Amino acid sequence: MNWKLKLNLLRKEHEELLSKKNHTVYVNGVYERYENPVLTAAHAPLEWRYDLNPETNPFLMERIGIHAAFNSGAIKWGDKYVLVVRVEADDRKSFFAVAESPNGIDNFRFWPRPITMPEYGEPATNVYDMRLTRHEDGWIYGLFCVERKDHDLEGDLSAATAACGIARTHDLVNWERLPDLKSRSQQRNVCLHPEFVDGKYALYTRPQDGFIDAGSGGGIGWALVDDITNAEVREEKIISARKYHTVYEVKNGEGPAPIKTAKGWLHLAHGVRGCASGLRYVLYMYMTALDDPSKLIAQPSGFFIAPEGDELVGDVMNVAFSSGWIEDPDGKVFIYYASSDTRMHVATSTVDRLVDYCLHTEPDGGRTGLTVERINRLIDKNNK
Ligand code: M1P
Repeated sequence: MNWKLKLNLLRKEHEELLSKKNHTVYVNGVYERYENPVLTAAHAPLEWRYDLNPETNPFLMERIGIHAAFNSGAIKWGDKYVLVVRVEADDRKSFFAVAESPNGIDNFRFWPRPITMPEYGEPATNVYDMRLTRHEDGWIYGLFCVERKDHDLEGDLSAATAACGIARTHDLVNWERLPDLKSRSQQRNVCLHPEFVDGKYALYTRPQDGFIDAGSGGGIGWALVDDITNAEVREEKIISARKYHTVYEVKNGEGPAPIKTAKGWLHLAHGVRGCASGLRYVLYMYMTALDDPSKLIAQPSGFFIAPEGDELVGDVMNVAFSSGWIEDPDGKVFIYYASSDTRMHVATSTVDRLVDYCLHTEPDGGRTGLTVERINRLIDKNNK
């Protein structure tokens, strides 16, 4: 096939993927799941991957491989649904790129260029998992993980450190990079609360002993910070704790910035447990008090979303992870989650349904006997 025909075919197949319609396939009353992922590596523009000059690329080879698009921050942008996506190239390096959709469930298209994120201090080896917060101070903040080589362990090629990078923007294109969060422990999965609390910036943190291990880090933390341009965690209290024999036994981490409702703040988080096949990542929800976002008022038992079917397979198996959701003015909620560190999906619900789920699902009883009791109570009620 001649070069021009090959390119036309490539463009046609790419456009077919981008314009593919999405449909609801699964409904459990709490949320709807959709047939297709909303974003994959194959959505990356051809211009990012191919040299489109027949002279310098006579075989029309892909010159830069992109292999994953996942763990996205999310924000409503005018009437568009926008994701700030963790895109990962074949060289294992991830970067951020913006993609938008007219309806939130399909037709996501990347903006022409990835984000050029300014560096702070030692240039990052890797950046990922941005949580976006439209803060009442007028800025849009992006908090993300910054990975660097651990220079104290030069002999260990895998030794790395995780810190929270902080940047802010008004247009999602030009970012002002602020100093990384100072903290006694390493930090990943940090998210900024959208409002001032006692006149301070408030952070959901995830203290951890090492790059991978949460270790003695007790769960999702909460810290108040005087100055976001020089942010430092001084005191940290745990608000959603890890617990034995739960879906967040090994680790957990805040997802997107919480949604404010009349009955409290709605939170989406991920929980991790160990099993024979490795770590299993699922999503769970909890709520905190309106007048004190650090006070837990409800935490349903078990998982909210777990990877299913094709979602179980990917670069890192058995992972559901979320760092972005969008609330529409009519109360509809678009929950963006990634499966197996590979692609993005959407689930839809409403604020009312999510609040009902949180307030009327019993918390983890801690032992099998209470689970059976709970089922029997429900059967009795249904038999009345
Ligand atoms: O591979 C699963 C996830 O692992 C990390 O999450 P956590 O810090 O909670 O273990 C992150 O690297 C995340 O990006 C990834 O999806």
